[in-house]
Amino acid sequence: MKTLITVAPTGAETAKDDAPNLPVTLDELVSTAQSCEVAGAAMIHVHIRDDGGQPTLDTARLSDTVTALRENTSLIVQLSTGGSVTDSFADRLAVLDVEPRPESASLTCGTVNFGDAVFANPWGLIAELYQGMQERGIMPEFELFDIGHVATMNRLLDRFGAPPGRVHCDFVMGVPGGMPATTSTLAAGVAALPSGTSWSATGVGRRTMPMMLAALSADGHIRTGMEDVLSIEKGVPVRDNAQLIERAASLASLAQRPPMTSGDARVWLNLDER
Ligand code: KMH
Ligand code: ZN
Repeated sequence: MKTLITVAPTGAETAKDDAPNLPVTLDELVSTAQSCEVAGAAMIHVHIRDDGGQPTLDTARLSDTVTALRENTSLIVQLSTGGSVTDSFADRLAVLDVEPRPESASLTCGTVNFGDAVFANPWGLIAELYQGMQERGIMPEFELFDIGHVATMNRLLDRFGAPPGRVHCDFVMGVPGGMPATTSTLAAGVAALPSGTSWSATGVGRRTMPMMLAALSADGHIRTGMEDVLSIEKGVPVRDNAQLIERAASLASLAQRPPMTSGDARVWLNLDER
């Protein structure tokens, strides 16, 4: 099986001043997406910023973003419905009405402490987001920040049935307050997934490499990018997102599971051909 590599290029937490190569404008995001596609990414997990570089879920900007990414890349576009810890539930739900529709959207499966903040995801919001994605034909990527989130993902599937596309989740590990980024925790999470579920993993910060290697060793897939890690090695800032994707692609190839193209990934994820 080939490897799905997802790039998470921006996130909502890092300031441009602290990482000058963070893509925050639309032009920067498109050019990042293009270079990451060349390097081996098939999907892009998108957070956007406003003119001041602050995270936003402005739907007009999100529409322009989806349009530009579709026009300039073949990547599968996944909009974040997690946003930043300060976004309202209404704004997060409104992401589902962005046109053109993204092929995928993230869906965090539970509340979690997030550093000094709380990333709030009560059951009612999760269920509404999930059903909204089902109605609109948007493939959710279940974001699992804690082991208990696996139970909520199972509850969604039991209660509301299958999602559009494949049942695919992402273990986001090592957020302060979430599950630790260890191989034993990943193994426990994978063992709790419904059979047939595919998964990727991302270790935050210094846990990036261990989790990438653990994922490759266990038939999992990879998410990486400047949302999750800002150093390429201890004390050395990443050059850009493409450098992180190049590293992931080369490890995947070494593991004899080379990167999927976006075309491969659409077939594998049961997404309609674009
Ligand atoms: N920025 C985090 C609070 C997602 O994109 O769905 C939430 C997050 C998850 O990044
Ligand atoms: Zn995100």
